[in-house]
Amino acid sequence: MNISKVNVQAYIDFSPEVAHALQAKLPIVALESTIIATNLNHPTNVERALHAQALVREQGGVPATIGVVEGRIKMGLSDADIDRFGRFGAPKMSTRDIAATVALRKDGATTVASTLWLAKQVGIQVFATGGIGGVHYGGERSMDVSADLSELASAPLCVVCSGPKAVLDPQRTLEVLETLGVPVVGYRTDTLPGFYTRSTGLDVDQRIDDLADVAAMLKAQRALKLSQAILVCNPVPQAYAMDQTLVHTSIQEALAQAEAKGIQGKDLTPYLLGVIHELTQGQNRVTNRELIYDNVRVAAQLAAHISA
Ligand code: PSU
Ligand code: MN
Repeated sequence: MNISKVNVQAYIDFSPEVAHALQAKLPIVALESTIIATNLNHPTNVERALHAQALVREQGGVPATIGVVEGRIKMGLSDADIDRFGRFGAPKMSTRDIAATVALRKDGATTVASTLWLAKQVGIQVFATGGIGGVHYGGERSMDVSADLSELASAPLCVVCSGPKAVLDPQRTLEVLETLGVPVVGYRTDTLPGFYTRSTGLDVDQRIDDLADVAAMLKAQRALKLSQAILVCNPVPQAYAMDQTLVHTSIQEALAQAEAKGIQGKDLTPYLLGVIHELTQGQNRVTNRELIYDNVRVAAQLAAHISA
């Protein structure tokens, strides 16, 4: 694509690598920055972000880790930007926070929702993350439904993930995805992955074993002007999957603690993940790391099929 035609360009700084990749139509994989700026300690968060980028390059792709630094949208955070986010943190910036972050010259770490919106603006077609946001337990009363879902409804990209984050209600999340018209693909699986575990036991719409078929699906989606993302669900590698019972009990405990403390809104997801970290003695972070790495690899392979 011709990036000089992007009307949001005045707000965006492209890294040289990403600018070149867009012009030369190389396979690009977008990455979010909330996972760098919240929850993990420095330098682990930075090491993981840099390793995820290295995995994309290993597969012949170009990583674009997205974030906002002092009001400038970075299509490809530099290593120094990534270190800044990892060291000092940055506010979690969903789609509704983008304009304020830019106008007030603040830093913003992109969620799935804002990464999707920004990636769509510049024509990136593949995005890799760990788990998506969705409907929280009790969401039918609290209305706590992540903006990730509405953004998935309006960004025709492939999103490679390991299902909704484990702290969410997978059944209701699937229902909302269905309402929004977002196709849910199981990559080499018949069921929706449970993030820390390989399966929620809930059926996906479509099982696809070959990434060339996912690429064909995206081509059809775009040609037919369907606006939704294709959610490509890749279960955590078997060796790193967590024990179902341990996951279940720690989530119950985390939910009870959040309720007792009245945690809600954008703080809820990071809070729940923090409690689960304590209760599983950090096992969840090893699993989280490995599933992200695997999603990044799959996303880079998929991007290669799409740009072929
Ligand atoms: N990982 C974390 N903390 C987070 C998230 C991921 O350690 O907050 C993010 C992801 O970026 C995801 C977002 O898009 O949580 C969803 O948050 P919410 O439920 O507030 O929409
Ligand atoms: Mn929420």
